Amino acid sequence: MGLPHFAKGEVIKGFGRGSKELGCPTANFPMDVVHNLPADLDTGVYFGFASVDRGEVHKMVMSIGWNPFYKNDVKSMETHILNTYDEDFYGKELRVAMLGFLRQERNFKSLDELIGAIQGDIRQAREKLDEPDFIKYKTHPFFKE
Ligand code: ADP
Ligand code: RBF
Ligand code: MG
Repeated sequence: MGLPHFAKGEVIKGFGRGSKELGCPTANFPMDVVHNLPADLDTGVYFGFASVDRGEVHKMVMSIGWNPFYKNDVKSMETHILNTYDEDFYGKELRVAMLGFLRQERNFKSLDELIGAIQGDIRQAREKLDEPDFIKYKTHPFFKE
């Protein structure tokens, strides 16, 4: 169902809700990248690999949709890379290989529950991405082009 999907684009300012303060910064893509998603691709949480400015390739989790918890009116594509960066990378080129679907976006009763769900996503992504069918994408030519 439209996977793997490869996307690249400039990292833009997101909603400024302080995802970073929650321990989960998400690098946001501009609208044109969101519009280039396959039409049949469901909104929800995905996992895969990502790189910044053609640097090292790391595991990532991504949320696509309208963030029901915040009731956004624009569709967003936010990537949390499972790596610690020394500095922000706004304006740099983010490349992502979306490889698998984890779950639908949900609403939550509290921010704590949202954070708990994201931590669960990260745990699952870490495990799945070690499987041979997925880990092979870490060295995919897309990240070297
Ligand atoms: P915004 O609302 O502008 O998207 P966030 O609080 O979501 O702000 O933080 C996102 C920014 O944090 C990214 O654009 C990037 O520059 C930086 N950042 C630092 N580490 C990471 C990471 N591991 N994954 C994603 N973004 C990161
Ligand atoms: N937002 C939602 O409203 N519902 C979700 O189920 C949801 N899942 C997410 C899963 C991941 C892995 C990530 C990185 C984000 C998710 N978000 C979700 C988006 C979240 O609301 C957004 O990153 C906020 O900025 C966090 O404060
Ligand atoms: Mg963000």
